[in-house]
Amino acid sequence: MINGKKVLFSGMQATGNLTLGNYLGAMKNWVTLSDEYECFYSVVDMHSITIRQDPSTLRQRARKLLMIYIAAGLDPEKNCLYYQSHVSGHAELAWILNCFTYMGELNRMTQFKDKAAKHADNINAGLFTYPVLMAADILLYQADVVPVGVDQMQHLELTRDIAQRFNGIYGDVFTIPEAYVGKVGAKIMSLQDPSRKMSKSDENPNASIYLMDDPDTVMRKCKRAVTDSEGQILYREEQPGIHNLIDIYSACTGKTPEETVKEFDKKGYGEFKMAVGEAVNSVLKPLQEHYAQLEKDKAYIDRIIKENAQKAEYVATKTLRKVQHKVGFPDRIR
Ligand code: ATP
Ligand code: LTN
Repeated sequence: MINGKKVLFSGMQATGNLTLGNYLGAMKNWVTLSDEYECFYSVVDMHSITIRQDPSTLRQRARKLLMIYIAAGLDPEKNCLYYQSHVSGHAELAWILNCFTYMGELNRMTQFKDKAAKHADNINAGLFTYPVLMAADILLYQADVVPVGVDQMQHLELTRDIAQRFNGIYGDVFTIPEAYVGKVGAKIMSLQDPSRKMSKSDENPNASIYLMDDPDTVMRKCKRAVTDSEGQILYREEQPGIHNLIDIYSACTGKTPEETVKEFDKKGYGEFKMAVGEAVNSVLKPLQEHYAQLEKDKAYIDRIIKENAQKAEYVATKTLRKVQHKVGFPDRIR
């Protein structure tokens, strides 16, 4: 508990351009939950270097991502928006937790297997222990809830296992976090291959809608989305392309998939795709406008970065000192 509220932690990597999947699967829920919880939203730049990055591009993207957090509706005076690399406790706790995580557990992580296959020339130890750093992020802030898309559930289960193991040995040190996965939009699929998730690292730009896409581009991508020859708008697994478009439309309009199916009963795919494009554009427009304003105010963003890092550091250090004492590190002499 902080200020009488339960704690929420989540983060996103500053790799690539953010997609509609990132927004609908994670960020939209962040905004909804932000009043109820004491929130920490991190730009997890330390996770990003598990894949080779160009330094100046990473720096630019990290700043952009922080501005997108604000543009999406997170008030930086109320929510702690900060860079992971500005709080050294993440790395320090990750090291300790590495010593409480088994190789066998990490070997089972599907994201590791996917990323290792994709980057076969650079299967580094950081990529392997990535979930431990993620556990450290969450546990440092004693988070009660972690809103993520379904693809992150396995990492969250591991975080809970590590925390329970640690508590089992040393007493109640960590809060055991719960995942929060939204009802619609938890897994938005690629527009070109609805069997794969929409991903910011997809090489095909038509597969993903980016948060900064202009309205015409959004419309074009929706019109080109891969569907089927059934000709009926039904919410069922046999029609993965249409299923995905129903999810997108529903998440953007706040309707349930059933309401969407009813609304487009007997209508054609062309008309439906146009409506999806319009719904997406109505979500992206205010975000893009707010972002354009923020870009003009460098001093404001700099102040947010500085103040929020201090706030995060304060909370993180409290947990870290407790953990260091528990495992037997000598206390600091003041
Ligand atoms: P990459 O493709 O580089 O692995 P990513 O697009 O999966 O990146 P992350 O930074 O790993 O993005 O994810 C940020 C958040 O967005 C996570 O909570 C994740 O669950 C969510 N998310 C990512 N892609 C989707 C998607 N297609 N549908 C729903 N949620 C998603
Ligand atoms: N692994 C996550 C990003 C991430 C995260 C976190 C999410 C890093 N640390 C802590 C929630 C809580 C991803 O790839 N989407």
